[in-house]
Amino acid sequence: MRSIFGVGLAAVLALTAGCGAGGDGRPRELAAFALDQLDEIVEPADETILMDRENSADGRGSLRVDAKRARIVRLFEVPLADLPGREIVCTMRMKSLVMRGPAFPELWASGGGRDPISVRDERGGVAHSMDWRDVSVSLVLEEGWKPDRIRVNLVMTGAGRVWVDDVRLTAGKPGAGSAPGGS
Ligand SMILES: [Ca+2]
Repeated sequence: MRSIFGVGLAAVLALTAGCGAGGDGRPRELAAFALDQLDEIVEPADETILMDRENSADGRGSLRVDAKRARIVRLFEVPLADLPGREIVCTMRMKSLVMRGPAFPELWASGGGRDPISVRDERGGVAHSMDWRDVSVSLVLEEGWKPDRIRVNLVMTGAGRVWVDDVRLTAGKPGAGSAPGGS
């Protein structure tokens, strides 16, 4: 049971330890969000965006979002530097209640002198009423491009309720094993 501070410290230590590896392409964790506090997310909280202490994947609370219609919620923005590879993978735990249409994460990479790009996996999220499940989406950067930040959004394509917990961002070589199903 690590606190968010423990996770952050572990990420920093892993980053420091990885400096001598010289870009061997092994996936490296860029950020981890336990979603035990609302101030972890970018979007301002209101009556539709709140902490749910009764429903979570990690037992310490999760983010609950209610939608009356399709909406996009800004979750995280993470600065990028010295990536070990061109593939960025976002994993999270998601749960849904009477979602009319799927809900899924969306990644945006931006900066570095090029137009931003985004990726989403519309069939990889949750829909209707689903219990906690692992969800992931990955983005492969063009050769030579060094975007300076990555954003994670939650896309809800209709009315319903979604919970999000335990979000992680990793970077590595494409197909190096950072993405589920990669070989
Ligand atoms: Ca949590």
